[in-house]
Amino acid sequence: MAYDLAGKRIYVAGHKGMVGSAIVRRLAHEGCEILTSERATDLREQAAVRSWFASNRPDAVFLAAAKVGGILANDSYPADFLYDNLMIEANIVEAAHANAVEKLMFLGSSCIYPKMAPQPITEDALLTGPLEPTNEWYAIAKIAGIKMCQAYRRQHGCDFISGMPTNLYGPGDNFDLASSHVLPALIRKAHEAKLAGAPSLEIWGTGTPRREFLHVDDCADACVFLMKGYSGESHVNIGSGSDVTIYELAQMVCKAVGFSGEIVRDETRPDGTPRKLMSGKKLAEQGWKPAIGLQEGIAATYQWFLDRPS
Ligand code: GFB
Repeated sequence: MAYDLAGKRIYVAGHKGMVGSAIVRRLAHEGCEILTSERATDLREQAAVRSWFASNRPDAVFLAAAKVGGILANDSYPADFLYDNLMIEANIVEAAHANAVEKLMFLGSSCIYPKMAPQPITEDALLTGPLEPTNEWYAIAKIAGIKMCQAYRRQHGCDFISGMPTNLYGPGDNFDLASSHVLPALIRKAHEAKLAGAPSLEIWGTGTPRREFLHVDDCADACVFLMKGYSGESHVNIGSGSDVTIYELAQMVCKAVGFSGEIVRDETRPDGTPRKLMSGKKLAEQGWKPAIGLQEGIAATYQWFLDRPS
């Protein structure tokens, strides 16, 4: 049954992040009231979350608040990635139940799947094998989030669902080289190499890992689509349906930025998962498809990087 967002009070947890802010932009077309919580409400603190829900009484929740980062940040701060994400999820899901929230959508990540999962990865590959070590802490927290939604659905009848986006990029991304994902890192590196007239740009690892990239505005559209039309216990993959090698990605970024130097590999850096292309069949069968191609999305993100507030 369709869940109409018009006239509803919708809480976007994590509205300052790349995904949360894209969901806020997308919700502007739904005729709903958008609720947000400010930084002063520490979502890792149960009392703060309980108090926010009791005062604001949302009808529905997008759980897009999370501690996120690229391969280096995940590998360097395992405790933060595990603790922060577990606490945020547990506090929000429990408070949503306690305050009779009608619908909640939890956002995970494609790193929940086993490192060697058959490709393209279908939803039922969850918990069928060992995780990728560089991000297993984050993955465990995100798997717990899926299970929270399933458990509250089973025990309390809550209409809580989960979406698993692939590697996302777009406006609002993090361009800090120590903590960012690969795509914004390469945009920054190519831009700075162009300005410096450098002969080359460095990529981490062998350049052979394959990744699937989705523009965050497509992801936000899929989230709203699922919130309105999906009520199952299984999580749903949200992807673009195709992947590229990191070397190919670097070439695409260099083209968008206008940097024509050499691409060199730093093989002392980790590759991470060799491939994580998800199957988008479950979402496609419901009638959703992405709209923004990768080369076009990179060009738009580079423009956002140039125009971004400092
Ligand atoms: O995007 P990324 O940091 O994370 O790295 P993951 C993807 C691939 O790009 C890896 C390579 O093989 C990196 O070694 N890479 C090349 C670079 N150059 C760079 C660079 O300059 N910066 C970065 N960051 N990578 C993350 C997980 O995994 O994906 C999270 O750690 C989450 O848990 C997220 O799931 C979506 O795709 O490997």
